[in-house]
Amino acid sequence: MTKESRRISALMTLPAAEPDSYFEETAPPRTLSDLEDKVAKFIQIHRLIPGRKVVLVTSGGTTVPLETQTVRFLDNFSAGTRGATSAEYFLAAGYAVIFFHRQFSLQPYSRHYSHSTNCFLDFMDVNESGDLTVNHKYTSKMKQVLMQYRKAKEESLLLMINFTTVREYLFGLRSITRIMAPLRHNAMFYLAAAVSDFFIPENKMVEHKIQSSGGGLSLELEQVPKIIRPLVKEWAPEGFIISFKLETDPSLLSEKATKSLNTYGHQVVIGNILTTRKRIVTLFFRPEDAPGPLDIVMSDEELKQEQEIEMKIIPELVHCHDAWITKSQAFSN
Ligand code: 9Z3
Repeated sequence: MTKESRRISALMTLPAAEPDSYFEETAPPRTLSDLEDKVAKFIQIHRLIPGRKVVLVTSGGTTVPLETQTVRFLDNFSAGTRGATSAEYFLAAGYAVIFFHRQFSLQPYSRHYSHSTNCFLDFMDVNESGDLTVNHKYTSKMKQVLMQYRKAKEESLLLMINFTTVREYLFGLRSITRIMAPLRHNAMFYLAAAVSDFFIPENKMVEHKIQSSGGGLSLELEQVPKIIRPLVKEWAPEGFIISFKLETDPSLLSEKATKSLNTYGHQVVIGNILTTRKRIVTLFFRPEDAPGPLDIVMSDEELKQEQEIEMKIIPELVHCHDAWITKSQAFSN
């Protein structure tokens, strides 16, 4: 590889590509039609149930491959805790959930036992007869989680779809939202995934493994198209849409979240700071829907008892969604 070809992409200073041209210029993932079949079947079932609300929960981080035959990729911190936890609370509130998540990130219910600090093996024992048992300290919680998991499965309330790359995420999101659109106001979109802002377009990516023999490597990335715009305006214009804004500098959060609401015109932005995201979030609403932002805070005592902030976030959103459905029905009568 020559020195020149080690600069493997275009300029980061370029504006984001328009979503339409991204989808025209990028090959869809091979798995897309399978995803579309699964989602269409799921929606068909739930459309027939009067008043059934369906939420798409996106969760976990996307990867950005550096080579077509990918050896290396960029990634981010998200473990999918917010998404997996929220999905459980939506199911408890009676929603059917499409859980569109990063492969191998945390999942609803199994998350209680798949985390490295909460390994399922630590919950088990072998009794005197040599049988495998659950340590009695954990049976009550484990039984409760198991019952909820079984209910979701038996009643076909939870559809699991995964993605890895930012391309799989973008194509998948477009397909899922379009298929959900006929649910109209009963559809909610809860976009908690940590989606990369930057990527290398296919036509600028090298095919083979970047060699280390050429010395250091500089990467120049393009901006990922802002697909919340077509989501709100074209793909699911009647859906209730919640996006997340993540910052590390608290002084930027309010301005950035408000700007996002004003630019895209959706219903809610949830603002959170990386280091405090499990203790405090702020819900930002359009001026016509609420007089101002709403802080949701966990007390030290609640956190000590291992309670989760999603137990407060989801009921608040369900309330807003219900009010919005009622308002929309009043308009269409
Ligand atoms: C979030 O802000 C989520 O709350 C977290 C959850 C990713 C922080 P974890 O998975 O973390 O529980 O560890 N998600 C959205 C982050 C994001 O990428 N937002 C973008 C932005 O802030 C665009 S919508 O600009």
